[in-house]
Amino acid sequence: MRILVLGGDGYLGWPTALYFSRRGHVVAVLDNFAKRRWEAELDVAPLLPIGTLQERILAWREITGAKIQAFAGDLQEYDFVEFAVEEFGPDAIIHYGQQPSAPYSMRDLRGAVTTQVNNLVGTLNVLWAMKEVAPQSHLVKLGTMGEYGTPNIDIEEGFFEVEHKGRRDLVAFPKRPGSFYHLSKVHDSHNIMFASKTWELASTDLNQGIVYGIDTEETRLDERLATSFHYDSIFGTVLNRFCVQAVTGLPLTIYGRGGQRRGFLNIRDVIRCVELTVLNPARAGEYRVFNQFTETFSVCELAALVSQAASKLGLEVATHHLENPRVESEDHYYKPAHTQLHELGLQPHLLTEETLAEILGRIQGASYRVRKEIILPSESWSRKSRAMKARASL
Ligand code: USQ
Repeated sequence: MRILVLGGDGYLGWPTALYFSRRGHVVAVLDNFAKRRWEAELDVAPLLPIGTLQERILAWREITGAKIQAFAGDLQEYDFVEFAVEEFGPDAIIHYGQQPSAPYSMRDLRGAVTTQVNNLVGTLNVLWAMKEVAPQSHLVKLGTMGEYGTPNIDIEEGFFEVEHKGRRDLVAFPKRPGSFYHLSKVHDSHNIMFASKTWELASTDLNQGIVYGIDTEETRLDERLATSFHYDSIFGTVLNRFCVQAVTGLPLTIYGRGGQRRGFLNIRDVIRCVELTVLNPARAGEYRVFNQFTETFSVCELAALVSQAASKLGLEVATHHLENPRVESEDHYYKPAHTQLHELGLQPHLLTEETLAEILGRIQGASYRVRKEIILPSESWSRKSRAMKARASL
């Protein structure tokens, strides 16, 4: 198949491109390197050294003989998007090309506007280009489990049946997102659902949980193929951060009481889920939603698992409950469905002690690169944060 990976320079996009390329698909990546600019702006960097996209593509060719085509440009520029889609002619467009961080979207007005304009306009341009030049291709869009928030009822996969005043209908599951980033994914979902129906496009929205892990089979082939694993308070996600904290002797940063429960999945399963989705495409005019995670944990449970795995490696780990910089429930009901990808054949890599030991070991090898000063969160999401900052500066 011909696979176009949007955001192909990123944490998930790059290993996805390698995976499909290794299996004989014709792969192109598209990226505008915005993530690298945001990293520079915030003075944060991935744990492992990451070459330019061209260097990585050349390394891949040298190691495997396989070619990956690159399109450098911005999804916000319609002419560029239409050109790339028409030129490449994808069977599937895997869309990771977005600002991925909730804290980035909440740090200031610019972060919120950048996130929503970048994410919404980009997806809208992709949908429009599909309508114009690739109506037969299948959009595989990375959404988030955070679209649903933490309602006090079971979460379904995208839709549920409602009876209202004696009539029944299948409706989109209610959304209660917790940040301007998560909201951008909700708005995208509505746009994709509408465009799929109106223009008879095929689309799958993958409502993904929190990803952890540092390697895939392909990135392990050579250090030049590493992916951009983050541990800072803006782009790093909770389990990856805890692993870096454990290795570097820093206390694990539990925000608030730590009863926040989320869906998680291994980076290897992200790619397998995307593959299953691509190989089992939606029909023309169909908008599907799969909940993409393999198991749930609370933040405190994760901290306990990491502490246990780290202690087996001789690392002493402390935990700290920080004042929660976010506005979120710290103790709540959480029961999301996630059967569709399993029905398609997903066999999950669950979070075992061996998995954690492997991640911790890999981080140990690069621990000299960890910058401890970028780990603690420095901004609060609450309205009181201005007052707090002003008081702190007195
Ligand atoms: N948390 C801590 N300590 C930390 C970091 C986070 O307790 O050091 C807590 C947060 O308060 C939150 C939970 O861990 O309750 C998850 O935070 P996170 O930073 O790991 O994940 P989140 O901001 O929700 O976003 C991440 C990805 C995003 C993806 C989402 C899936 O950045 O791209 O969409 O996970 S989900 O959370 O299911 O919406």
